Amino acid sequence: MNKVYIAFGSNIGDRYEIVKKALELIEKNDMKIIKKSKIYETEPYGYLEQPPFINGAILVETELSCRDVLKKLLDIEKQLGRERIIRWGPRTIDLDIIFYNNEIYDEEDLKVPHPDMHNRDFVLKPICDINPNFIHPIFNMTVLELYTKK
Ligand code: A4P
Ligand code: MG
Repeated sequence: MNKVYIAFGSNIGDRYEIVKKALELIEKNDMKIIKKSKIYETEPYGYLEQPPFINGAILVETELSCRDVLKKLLDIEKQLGRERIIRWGPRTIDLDIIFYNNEIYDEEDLKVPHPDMHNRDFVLKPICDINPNFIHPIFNMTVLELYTKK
């Protein structure tokens, strides 16, 4: 079984309801949720002129390949009506693969570990809730170290 850390964020509409639906769809798409972080309300990062987010993360077990996980997540984002208008801008739901086992992917449309995760407290904190000792396969540091070194 593959272990995949997925981060989620939402800042439009009924954010908690949308996250709940996203997690239900993830379970219906052959990913079993093993652990869930707390959910945090966070100030926007990057593009600042937008409403606050809620953010969190889950750990899932799945037989799916990393690319198939990406496909399913993009499909779920679409189903929940995400429109991509502004880079780093508002979204009903954003689902990012943070880690896939300890594997590294560096393709045009698939970068894992997520290339900016170590700069984002709204990703690091939830992953610390789930597994603070997980080792980032490129930096060789735990997520707790990445979170506290900043
Ligand atoms: N893609 C490549 N690697 C991955 C991966 N590991 N996981 C590709 C998921 N997708 C990956 O994604 C565009 C493409 O990235 C996908 O089609 C996939 O092939 P996107 O989410 O639509 O990207 P985007 O929103 O246009 O821009 P970007 O830079 O990816 O946005 P981010 O990084 O997702 O950041 N502030 C707070 N407080 N909380 C947030 O959650 N989120 C963002 C968005 C900005 N500020 C935020 C938050
Ligand atoms: Mg994304």
